[in-house]
Amino acid sequence: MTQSWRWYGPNDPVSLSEIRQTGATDIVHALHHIPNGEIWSVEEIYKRKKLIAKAGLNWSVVESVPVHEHIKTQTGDFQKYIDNYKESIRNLARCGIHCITYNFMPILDWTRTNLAYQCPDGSRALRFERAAFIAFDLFILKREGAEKEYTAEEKERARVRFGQMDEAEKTQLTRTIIAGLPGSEESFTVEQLQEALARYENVDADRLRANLIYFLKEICPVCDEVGSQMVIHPDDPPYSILGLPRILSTAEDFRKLIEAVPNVSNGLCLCTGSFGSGGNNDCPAMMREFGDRVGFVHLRSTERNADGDFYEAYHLEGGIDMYEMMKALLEVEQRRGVSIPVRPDHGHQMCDDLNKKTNPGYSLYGRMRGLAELRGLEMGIAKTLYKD
Ligand code: CS2
Ligand code: MN
Repeated sequence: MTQSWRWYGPNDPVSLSEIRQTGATDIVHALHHIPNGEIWSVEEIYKRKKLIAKAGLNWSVVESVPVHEHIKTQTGDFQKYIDNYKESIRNLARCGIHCITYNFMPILDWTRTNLAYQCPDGSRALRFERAAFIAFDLFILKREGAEKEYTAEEKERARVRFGQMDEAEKTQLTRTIIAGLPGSEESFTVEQLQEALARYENVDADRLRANLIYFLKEICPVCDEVGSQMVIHPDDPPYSILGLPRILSTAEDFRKLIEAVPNVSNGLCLCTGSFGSGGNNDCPAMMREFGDRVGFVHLRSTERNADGDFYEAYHLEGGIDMYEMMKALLEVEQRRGVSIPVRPDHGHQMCDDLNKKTNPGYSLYGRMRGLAELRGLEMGIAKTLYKD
């Protein structure tokens, strides 16, 4: 695997020189200062590329070039945004960057209810608690029709949970869900979220999938021409939330996508944390099935309970069989004769991270522990599998 690390730019509390000492060689990065929908110019890309190279690192993966909401709903200026997207792909290729991550989640990117869940060892992890999320939906957002989407038992649990919250906890929960986690392209107030949800009234899963296929049919030929690949990041968590359609939650979802758009550039960012948190995906099997199209991997594990709550576990713990996952990855790399960029996707806030302001999930020590464990696992498997 090519050991990579997500860096948010000059304002990231984790510096490039620290990243270099984690052992990562490659940087996963985006030009967050460019407004969603605008073209990434060669000048801007190149400036960043040079800054990263000066630290002895290589910017090889983009995460993400954001997909404008109008492209997802096919409204307004969506065609212009698609044309801009094509130009950004071309410009990135001109600067030697050929792997582009994106997601097609409506409105909200990844979603959690607690960013500082206390673990028994004193570290902190990100958590999704279903009862708290449903309480937000029913009693804070007060989304129309929401009560029809939950069972009586779930609603009762949410009611009790909401009753236990004081004002500070309600504000915190709201902020955690809608203020935008690192990498998210938008943030909202409750009113703005209500308006955004209204724009999806006529967009069901079939419509959203058709819009994604339209987008891919437009951009994949450009990628093929310049030797680039689009890798879609799965939905997190991998099911519909707030009544919004989500269409990249299972292996079957990705099969549908490659059937409709067979271009080699139509690729997958296999995020074991996102796929794994639904409890119904076999990530090593997905690695084996889609190996030819996996251009980027996020390794992370979640510990899930029967209620559907989960927290982000250490990389070698939780529900993902990381040994099997790594073995599948190495087999694919061996077969294809390539090294796939992999990043430790999130880590605990631990050790000195606890004394600092860190981007939730994107701590230094937590991710460094993750990367160190993963690289040890890789070496152990590689030396056993390929002794000569
Ligand atoms: C998240 C997202 O799970 C994750 O990797 O950190 O920010 C994710 O990177 C984006 O959804 C990808 O477009
Ligand atoms: Mn991920």
